[in-house]
Order: sequence, then C-alpha cells, then structure tokens
Amino acid sequence: MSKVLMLGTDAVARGAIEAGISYAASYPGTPATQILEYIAKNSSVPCEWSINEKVAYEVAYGVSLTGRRALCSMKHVGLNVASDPFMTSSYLGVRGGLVLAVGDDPGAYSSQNEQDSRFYARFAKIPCLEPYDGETAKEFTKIAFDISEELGLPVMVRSQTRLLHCYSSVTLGEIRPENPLSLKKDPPQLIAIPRHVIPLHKALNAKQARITEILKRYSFNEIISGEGKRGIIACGLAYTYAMELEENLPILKVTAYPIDEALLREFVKELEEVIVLEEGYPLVEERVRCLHPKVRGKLSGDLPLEGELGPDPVLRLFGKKRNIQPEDTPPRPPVLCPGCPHREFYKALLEANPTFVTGDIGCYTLGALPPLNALDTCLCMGASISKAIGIAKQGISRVAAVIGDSTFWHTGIPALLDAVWNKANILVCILDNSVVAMTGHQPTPHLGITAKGEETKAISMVEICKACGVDSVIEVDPLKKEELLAALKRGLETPGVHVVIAKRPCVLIAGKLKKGEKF
Ligand SMILES: Cc1ncc(C[n+]2csc(CCOP(=O)(O)OP(=O)(O)O)c2C)c(N)n1
Repeated sequence: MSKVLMLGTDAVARGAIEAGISYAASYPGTPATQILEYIAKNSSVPCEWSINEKVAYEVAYGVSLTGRRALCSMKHVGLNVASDPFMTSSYLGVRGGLVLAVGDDPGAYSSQNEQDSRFYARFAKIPCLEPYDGETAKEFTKIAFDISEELGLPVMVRSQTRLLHCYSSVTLGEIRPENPLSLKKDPPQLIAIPRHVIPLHKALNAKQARITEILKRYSFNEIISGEGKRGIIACGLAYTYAMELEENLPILKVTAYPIDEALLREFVKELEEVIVLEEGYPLVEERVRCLHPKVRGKLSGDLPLEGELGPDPVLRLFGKKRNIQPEDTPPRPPVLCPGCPHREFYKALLEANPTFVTGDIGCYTLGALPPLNALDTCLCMGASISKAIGIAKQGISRVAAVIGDSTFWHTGIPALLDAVWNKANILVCILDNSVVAMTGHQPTPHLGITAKGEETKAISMVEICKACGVDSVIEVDPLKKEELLAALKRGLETPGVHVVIAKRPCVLIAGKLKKGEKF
C-alpha cells in the first residue's frame, strides 16, 4: 500500500474509485469541483458534468437503481438545487451504493452563503460521515458505499474547503470491482406516489436504529480519554484543530451523524465543562446543551457563529496562537482578469443606461464591484431572469438581467420560459465565454466537449432561446462596442423579452480553443 500526498478533493475521488463506482456525476462548485475532475482525468470511470446539481443527483440515483455504485459531488448550495430528489431518495432507498460528497464552505471563500449540509442529512434521515483529513476523506468515502448498500440509503460525506483544498498523506488501497448489473422493478418501493409514501416513511424511520448500530460498528464516534473535568467534543475537521491544541483533555471525536445519544451522555456525565468544536452551525452544541449545564461553543459566544471556525479561534479559546497569523497575509479579493470580455460588456451596459440590473453567479458577478458597480442584486444561480420579471411586473421599465452561459443552462432556461409565458418586458444578457470560468474552465453544453474531453453535440444557445419564444435574440462580440450598445439599447427600449448573447471566449482559454487543444 503506497502513501501519496493528495488534495482532499482527490482523496474523496480516490475513495469512490476504490469503492468500485460505475459512474460519477457533478456540477462544478468550489470547493467540490476537483472531485469529478480527478475521476475524469485519473480513472477509467465514466463520468459527466451535469447541467445542474438536481440532474447530477438524479443521474447518480438512476445508476444506483441498476445495482451499480455512483458518486454525486457538489458544493453545499448545490444541494439546495438537488434537494427535491435528495429528500425523496431516502424514502425510496438505493440499490447500488449512492454517495453524495458535499463540499461546505464555512467562511464563504467562494460562495453565496455558509449553510451546513449536516442539517440536510438529518432532514433526509440519512447517515452523514465527516472526515477530518485526507486519509479519512478517502477511507470514509469508500466505507460510505458499503454503508449505503447495507442500509439501502444514500450516504452523505460532508467536508469543507479547508480539508478539500489541502494536501495530506493518503494510503492508496485496492480498487474493488464494479457491482454486477441488476435492474429490478419494485413499484411500491420505487414509485413515490401518495399511496406509497407513508409505508416508505415508516420503513425509513425503522432504519434509524440500524443507522446508529452500523455507525457504532465502524467506531466513527469515540471517546479518547484524557485528564481533568473539561472535555472537548470535536466534530469532523475540528478534531484536527483539537489535536493541534496539544492539551491532554478528554475528547469525544465525532465523525458520523446521527450521534448516538448514549455516547454523548456517557461522555458529558463526569465533566464540569464541555467545549464543542464544529465547523458550520452549532448542530451538535444545541444537542449537548440539553444534556449538560455548562457548554462552551458558538451559542455561548466563546466561538464565532459566523465565518470559518478554523484553528485560530480554537487556539485563542485556550489562550494560544499560531506563529504565523492569517492577518499577516494581505487580502487578495478576486477581480476580473485583464482582457476579460465581461468588462467590455459591462461598459456598454452602463452606457445603455438600464434602471436596474439583476445579477447572477459567476466571474461576471465581479462586475458588481468598483469601478464598474454594474449590478444591483445577486441572490443565487439562475435568479437574475426571475428577479427581473418580478421587478418589471411592478411597472419598472428598462430592467436588465445578466447571466453567464453555464448559469443559463443550469437554471436560467426555466426563468426565460417564465418571462415569455408571463409577458415580461425585460432584457436578458447572456455572457457567453464558452466555459464555466469561475470554477476552473469546465466545458459547457455549447462547447461540444464532455467531462472526459470527448466530442459531443454542441447545443445552440440561440436556438434554445428562440425555442423559448423570446421576441428577439442576437449574438454580439462584446469587443464590437457599437454593435453591442445598439443591441442593448434596443432590448431595453422595446417591450417583450429580448436576449443579447455577448459571445467571446474567456481570455484564459481563448488560445487553447483556437488551437483545438483539450482542456
Ligand atoms: C447552486 C450553485 N452551484 C454551483 C455554484 C458554483 N458556481 C459559481 S458560479 C458558477 C458558474 C459560472 O459559470 P458561468 O455562468 O458560465 O459564468 P463565468 O464564470 O464563466 O463568467 C458556478 C458553477 C454556485 N455558486 N451555486
């Protein structure tokens, strides 16, 4: 067994490969993007960039129905998009192991919020494993497939930016063969119609005790004895922070949920004070507060409720500090790259003088910052067009929506249909730079390349817009300023739904595209 230095994302991917997955599906999103990229580049496992996270989860679920194993990976907010199939998949259960690897982003290094995916696992009544380093990221992902098949439930592996974007040593293991194909019909189990829901929910509830038993068998949660009457409950990555403290206190290491209530009681019973360390929301702390009168953590104000927990606040709580402080590093907020076509688009849009500009999520969101200050709102992926409809419906004219090409495919199309159907008067600007630039240049459906770098049909954005019934659609090079300005003015001034596609490849991949190189 060789040990290698691996990125956390690659460790998760390697765990899935070793578990014998037959397929992987994902939609890019920091910090989880590289999980699928690793599989695409370093294995023969077929995989796909899906249109969005909902589709990715459903594709993976379909694979599981065939008896084969599938990995679905996404960032935390991606799970909001996938939450519809996710929530009901625990009722229907799975056949082949189905593992959902979620990358949370406490500190919102590259996200629109800091939500904690452990709540989703609890919400769906499924197990959640939470690794604390590269080794456990690989191992837990692998084990998650066995647990998934034993319980007939999807299993979540929750990790965070700090783990997924750090290198640590990982022991490589054998790659298990794929499961045999076995697609079987079972209507009462697989069809979520009202008649089946109550029995399915009952069966899911009946599985809860087995979840606890199985998690116990793997010793994911265990008491590590120490000295004194102060104890630490350290969850997932925070277990690493607790180890860095070098205090010989009793520790309850928590790396799987739901936590066995009896274990929690046993740990706190002799203690005078309990400190809870966890990345994200105070999920465990809330529970421990019901069991012990003196609990220190986020709810007591000893640790921050917002932002990443990280090692520093934990060290500070114990009167310690690191030699190098993060404050020593100058902040480097992201900016549009030199030569980025989005900048030229925004200059023209400002000149066209819209009343209000609804933004979306991508590199182009940086147009909200000085000196452009060109966007007035940004909520979540795909929301630009729908927000514009709402504003225009209140009689406001000259409303423009700005959306990137990948975001348009992700969740923009239903909103565009809504605009046409409900007779909105809006200008929709699609910034087409050929790739998902923000997350590292993954291909888009109109590029004609798959996640594996194979050629496929290139889907026409113009034809899709036309098929949605828009009043006009025009493709313009954002460097052709006069042409672009005229199109934007026309779109703002004319009633109806008008689409302007500002088309120019991202400056960082333009050269590669020209040479026909793979990326
Ligand atoms: C629900 C959700 N999934 C994924 C992401 C991560 N993400 C941020 S922007 C973006 C897409 C950006 O691509 P595009 O719209 O083409 O704009 P570009 O960055 O290329 O300008 C993605 C996938 C997210 N923020 N939210």
